[in-house]
Amino acid sequence: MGIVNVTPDSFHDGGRHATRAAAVAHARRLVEEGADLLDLGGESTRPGAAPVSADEELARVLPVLEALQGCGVPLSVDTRQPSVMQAVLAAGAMMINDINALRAPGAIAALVGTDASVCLMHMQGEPRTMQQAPHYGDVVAEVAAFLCERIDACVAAGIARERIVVDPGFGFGKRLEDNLALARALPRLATIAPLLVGFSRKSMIGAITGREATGDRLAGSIGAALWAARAGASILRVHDVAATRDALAVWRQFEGEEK
Ligand code: 9MG
Repeated sequence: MGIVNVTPDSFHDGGRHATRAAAVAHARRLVEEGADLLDLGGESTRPGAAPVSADEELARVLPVLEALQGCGVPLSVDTRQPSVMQAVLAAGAMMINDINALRAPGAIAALVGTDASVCLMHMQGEPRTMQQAPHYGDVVAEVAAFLCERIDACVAAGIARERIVVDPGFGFGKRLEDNLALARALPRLATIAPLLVGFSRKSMIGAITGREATGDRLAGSIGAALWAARAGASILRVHDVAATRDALAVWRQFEGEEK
């Protein structure tokens, strides 16, 4: 899953693809690099980010989504706002990636009656304050229980289980030790539902490698992506599609898989 941030303030590439033309060109480049899926986002969810209005988010994302129809891969939209979900689904989005796991009033209803997929992500708190004081007893058990509860709520409302993927939400209200415990538990989490993971260029990669600048975190991000794939992740959400694909191709050949 290639990341297309149509935002002025995302943590790694904020402002680089903030115009429609730049975002569309970036998205097409990621498809050429081998992305199987694109995730378009109109709200930065980095720690400390302030929420944006639904109108602003839609104004950023909708023209890009429309321009990318027919680009050759399915389009996901990263949003937690039900009105944005409704609009992008009507405009052809095939997946909603919700860091809030469809907890907003009306979010589940926006998916019911469509055949779109959904990613339910775990987050403690909300982006503006989530890294101020994250706290867990048993982070793996709590995240697993949350994801199961959200799946049950979606299925009870009429969203088919086969359309649901889950994500432990690396960096979303988590200390490094929490992220590490979850990374080690990926094989267990992958038994809950197909797993989407996002490590790409995040601060946990910086903390482990000592790389302060997000631009210096490619190698660490690829190491994490390989770990996740080996642990059973189905979807890797990445900024660097070509490099990640190359690393996966080498690993798979060594494992003896067909290319
Ligand atoms: C929007 N966004 C930023 N990081 C993410 C992650 O790790 N997972 C998902 N599902 N979305 C993310």
